[in-house]
Amino acid sequence: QTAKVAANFTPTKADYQKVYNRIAEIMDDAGEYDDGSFGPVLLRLAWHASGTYDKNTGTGGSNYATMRFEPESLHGANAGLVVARQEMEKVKAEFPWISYGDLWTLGGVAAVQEMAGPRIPWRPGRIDGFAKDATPDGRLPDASQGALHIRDIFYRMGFNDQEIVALSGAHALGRCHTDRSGYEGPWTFSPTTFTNDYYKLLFDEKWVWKKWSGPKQLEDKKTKSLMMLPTDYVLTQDKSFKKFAKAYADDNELFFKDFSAAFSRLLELGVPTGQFVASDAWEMKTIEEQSS
Ligand code: CCH
Repeated sequence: QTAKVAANFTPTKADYQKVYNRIAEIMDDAGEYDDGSFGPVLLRLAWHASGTYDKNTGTGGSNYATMRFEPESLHGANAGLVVARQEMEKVKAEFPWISYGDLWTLGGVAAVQEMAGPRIPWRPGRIDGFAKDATPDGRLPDASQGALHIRDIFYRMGFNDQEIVALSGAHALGRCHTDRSGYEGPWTFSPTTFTNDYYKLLFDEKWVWKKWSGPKQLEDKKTKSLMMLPTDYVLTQDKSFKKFAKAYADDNELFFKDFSAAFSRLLELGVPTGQFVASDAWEMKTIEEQSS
């Protein structure tokens, strides 16, 4: 873990683009894993590394990448993220100069952009912290709860209702795993393509409680192949959340714009401004853009 980094090496934007490109490659090299991509789980790692932020104490967030340490790595909410952290170790071995916080958040950026989502402005500057910087359990949302809990958790990070709903649209991607969260199944029919389908499906499908021995979750009545968590369904039940969810269901461009802004901000939570290398966040290029 103690790779040697040349003391006089100052990485440029081009160096970070190389890291991005390598992440994009590894993401696709997933074989039979899930839907053939590590993208969704890398995105979840970036989110859980950042979403521990508490604006009142200034603790948590992406700065120190404390999920490397126990007990944070073992917190229930982080079950399964070891897969993502291991993939990222491959990148770290090739680019030992990057901090874990920068690496993991750049992973979230690459995941969204390579899965056809919006550009996510990003900049480096996070530093590796220590086990003592880790946050207590319970800072990430509990899927079995309601609107009050979601607001408690996201307001603590400094987000408002609109941003909560925009960020939740990430559930267009990936799936739940019984051996991780206990829940099962994907939210959309295209779990490796970033779309506003999550909102559309929330309103267009009839959602009923799944009859099974697992935790309370909803399934679409028609195909029984999709799922919603209680916290997802709340976005259609709470008046304020519903207004934004409806707007994103009707307008993909608006969703992309608002997701980009909120996610970019999420990835910077807990990082002192002075630590950032650039005053304005960068837009990293997609693989497709670089090949044309
Ligand atoms: Fe999430 N999420 N999330 N989520 N999440 C799960 C999976 C993903 C909640 C609960 C769960 C966000 C908000 C919330 C992703 C991104 C985001 C799972 C299944 C649960 C449970 C885990 C498993 O079993 O593997 C709750 C509750 C909230 C808010 O209230 C936000 C915000 C984001 C990102 C911006 C992604 C991506 C996944 C899929 C992971 C995978 O492995 O496929």
